[in-house]
Amino acid sequence: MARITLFGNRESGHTYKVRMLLTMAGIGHDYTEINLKQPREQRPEPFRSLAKFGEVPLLVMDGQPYVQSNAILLHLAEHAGCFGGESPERLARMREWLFWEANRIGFSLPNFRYGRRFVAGGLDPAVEAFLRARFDADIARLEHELADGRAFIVDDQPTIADLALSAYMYWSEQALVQLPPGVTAWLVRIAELPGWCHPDAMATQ
Ligand SMILES: N[C@@H](CCC(=O)N[C@@H](CS)C(=O)NCC(=O)O)C(=O)O
Repeated sequence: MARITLFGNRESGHTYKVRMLLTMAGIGHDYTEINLKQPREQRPEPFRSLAKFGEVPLLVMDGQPYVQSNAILLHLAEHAGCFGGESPERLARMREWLFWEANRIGFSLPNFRYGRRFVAGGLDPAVEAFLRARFDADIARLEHELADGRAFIVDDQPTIADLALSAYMYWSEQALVQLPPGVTAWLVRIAELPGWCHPDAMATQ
């Protein structure tokens, strides 16, 4: 069995999506909380040396570091052969959504939430308007995609694409955004899967 440690932060949806996969797929691991208020050069080892871009999440598997949340998800799904990692066809469909997520909803929503939750005085209005327009377009795209009645984003079974796309949406009230009905119903289906846990309920150790 592989020895796995995840380094993350409880306010990070990028960490949360990886934690969800580890938990829901029953992949044994240790978790280490990284204090992101600490300057990067003061963060503890081995995180400082192994996190190539200085960010959470960092996954260390049998001594090998893996960074970038969606790359970590792909690595784990292929390793465990689950959540879309079962076949090249599902992997291909999932990969498309993961790349879309990183550039679209995984950019607009986390930054929108960050501005509203963590930036004193809020974001510059022009930045806020830019992110708002992007978020509105991204959420409309997802709502349209789910309108054909399939249960999850690739097909009727959950994949890591669902975990990646949905992660920050469980904090939508912190971003002060409304989610449309199709997306809301899909979030409920994900939350009903065995092992799922809300990001605020995740332990820090
Ligand atoms: N593209 C990266 C984004 C990761 C990211 O933005 N991490 C943030 C927390 S959500 C972070 O570590 N920020 C602290 C810092 O940059 O020092 C991924 O998907 O893993």
